[in-house]
Amino acid sequence: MSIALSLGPRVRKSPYFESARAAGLAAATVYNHMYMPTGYGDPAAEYNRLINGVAMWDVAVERQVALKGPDALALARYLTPRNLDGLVIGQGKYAPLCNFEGTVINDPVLQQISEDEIWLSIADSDIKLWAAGIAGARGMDARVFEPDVSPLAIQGPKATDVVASICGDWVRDLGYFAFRPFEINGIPMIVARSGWSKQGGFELYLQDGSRGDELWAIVAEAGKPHGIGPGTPNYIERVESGLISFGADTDDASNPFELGLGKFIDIDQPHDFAGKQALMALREAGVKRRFMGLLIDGDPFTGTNEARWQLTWRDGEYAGYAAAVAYSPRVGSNIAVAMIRSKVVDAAAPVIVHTGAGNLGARVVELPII
Ligand code: THG
Repeated sequence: MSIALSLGPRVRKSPYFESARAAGLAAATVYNHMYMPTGYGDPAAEYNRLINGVAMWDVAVERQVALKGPDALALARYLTPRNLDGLVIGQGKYAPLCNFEGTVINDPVLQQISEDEIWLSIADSDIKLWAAGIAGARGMDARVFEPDVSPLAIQGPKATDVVASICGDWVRDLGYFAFRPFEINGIPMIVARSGWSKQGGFELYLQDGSRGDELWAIVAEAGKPHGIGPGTPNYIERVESGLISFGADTDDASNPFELGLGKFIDIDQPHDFAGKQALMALREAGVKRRFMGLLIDGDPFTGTNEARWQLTWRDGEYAGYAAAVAYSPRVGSNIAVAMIRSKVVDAAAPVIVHTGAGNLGARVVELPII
């Protein structure tokens, strides 16, 4: 079931908002205090474009938190358990952030933009406040602010051809999370190979919010020969690929080890960072639950869900929660990402999904499902 979204001045609009509306925007949510498109009314077409063609997504909600000044790197190091040794201008890193309890509070992509400026491209939580608080309390010489930057994602197997036709063939050689500044018709941007799907693609980080509709039009025109169409961060594909949606999959106690983010952090590095002591204790204790996939029985789910559906196992004992469920055309089954108690995972036991419209059996599988 859906309800109407009230538009008002308290929630911000993306520089692409009017273009998205003109392209048939049908649904939106709120993310980082901004409207975020979630659908254009034809989920099957949007999924097919992403898997087989190319789609353009207004992801201006991926706001940048800039750390600027002589202590920008020191502040970034304190904010993330990721080891930032070897960070260079032009190569981004996925850098989860934790609080002092070792709980994940965001999972940004981190980019060093210049000698004294680092951006955190954040998921949905108020990291500007957190980072400014830490910088102030630690007496660091770094200003924390949100620059005028609004990513437009181009995703899918044909995304490279579209972006190459706009920017040039050099984009074909760009490595994952690598980026370069670029200008078209005087519109400033940073072009990165990135995006919240595993279908490949780029993000154009527009650096002038007054020119969103112009950039949208350029991409739509360049994409025409490749069948480009509008889309949004894709619910089905992200479940298939096991990409974390901060806030949807996480709760007030989710730690990086449970989420499978252990490979992106280094708690033995010499630098101190928020949550270091807590993460050492959590590693010692071992994970009590794990971020996993589910294959769920029953007729194909339709539409979106308001899940966090509870999971039980033998004798009705609590087993965890499903965070996002979808019918996957490629798997040919209902699937989910879920946080599941380790003892259930270790037992390789089936679980029961409490959907609200009845119970369904499910099998626990590793992520990614595809
Ligand atoms: N684009 C931009 N900013 C963002 C997101 C984005 N900020 C918030 C959120 N999305 C960041 N979260 C992720 C999570 C996973 C990935 C990208 C962004 C991702 N992960 C790969 C994986 O898990 O396999 C690879 C990670 C790696 O090897 O470093 O792609 O979408 N601008």
